[in-house]
Amino acid sequence: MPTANLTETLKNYTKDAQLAELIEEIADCCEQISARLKLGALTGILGALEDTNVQGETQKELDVIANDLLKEALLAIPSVAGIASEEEDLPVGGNPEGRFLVLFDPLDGSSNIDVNVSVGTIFSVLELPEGANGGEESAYLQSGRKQLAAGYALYGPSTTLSLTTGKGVQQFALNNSGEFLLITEAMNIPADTKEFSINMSNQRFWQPEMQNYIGELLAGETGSRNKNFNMRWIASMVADVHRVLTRGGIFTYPWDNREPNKPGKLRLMYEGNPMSLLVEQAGGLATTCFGNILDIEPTKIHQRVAVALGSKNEISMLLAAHQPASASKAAELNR
Ligand code: P6P
Repeated sequence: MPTANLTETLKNYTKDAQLAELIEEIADCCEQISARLKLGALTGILGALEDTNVQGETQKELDVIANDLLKEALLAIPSVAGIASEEEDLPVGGNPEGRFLVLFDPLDGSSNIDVNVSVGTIFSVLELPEGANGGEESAYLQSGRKQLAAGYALYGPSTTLSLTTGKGVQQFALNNSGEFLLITEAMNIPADTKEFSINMSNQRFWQPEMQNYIGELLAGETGSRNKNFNMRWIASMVADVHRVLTRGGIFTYPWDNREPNKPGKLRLMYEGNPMSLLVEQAGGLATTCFGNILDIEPTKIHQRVAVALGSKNEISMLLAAHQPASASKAAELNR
C-alpha cells in the first residue's frame, strides 16, 4: 500500500523547514539505534557497564551508544543550540546561533534490553530563549507547553516513530530500506478504558488515594466501578505509553514513600513532558495526580515527576479519587 514517508508527511505538519530537518535527523538516529539493537546479542554490546549515570542508575552499553550517536548527530546540525540527555550530567552546547534545544532519553527501559523486551528513544524539542546559551541548564527550564515537537521511537517487533508538532500525533513504521512510512495520520486515545498500567509491587508505598483508586480497579464488577479491568506492566515507559496511545488505557508511575522527597521516579523534561504532549495531542490527559504535567515550571534539568496519563475519562476518575489529598502534597508533586 503506497504511503507517504516522513519527509513528505512533515510538509503537512510544519512550515518550519529547520524543525522538519531536525526531526528527520532524530528519526535517522533512531533508525541507527534500531539496527544496533537488532544485532545487540551478536555484537556483544548488551550488558551493563561499570559506571552509573547522573540518575545513579547502572548504564547499559547501549545506553551510551545511543546517547553518543544522538549527541554527535544533533550537535552537528546548525539549527541545534544544545542538547540535554538523561545520560549527560549537564546540557551540551551546540551552535550558539542555533534555534533549537533537544532533550532526550536515548534508550528508555534499557533494563529490558538483556531480556529482549521493547525499549525506546524519547525526544522533546524546545526553542532557545532569546539571549540564552544552549550549554546552560537555565535555557532548558521551560514548561512542557513550550515544546515545539515531541516524539518517541519504539523498538519492538517493528520499529515505529510517534510524533507531534502540535497538530495531532502521526505514527510511522520503519521499512527494510531504513525509511519511516506513515501508518497512522492521527493517533486517538479512546476516552474510556478497561486497562491500567502500574507497577503493583509498589502498592504499599503509594498514597492512600492511589491505593484506594487502584483498589477499585482491582475490585472490578464487585466494586464501585461495576466493570472488570485488565493490567499490563512492561516496565518500559515507551512501550506502555504506546499501548495507551494505540488502544487506550492509563499508565501511571505515582509518587511513593520510598524516597518521599522525590516527586516520582520518571523524569519531567525528557519523559513526562514529551509523553504528556503526545497524549494530550491524541485526546488524552496527563497529570501528576494533582495538576497538569505540561504546566509544571521546571527548576532542574533532571527533576522527577509523578505521572498518570491516558484515557481522559479514566484519568478524570483518578483525579476525583485524589481530591481528598492535602493541597501541600499537590504543591509538592507539581514542583
Ligand atoms: P520499575 C525504565 O527504567 C523506566 O524509567 C520507565 O521506562 C519505566 O516505565 C519505569 O522506569 C519502570 O520502573 O520500577 O517498574 O522498574
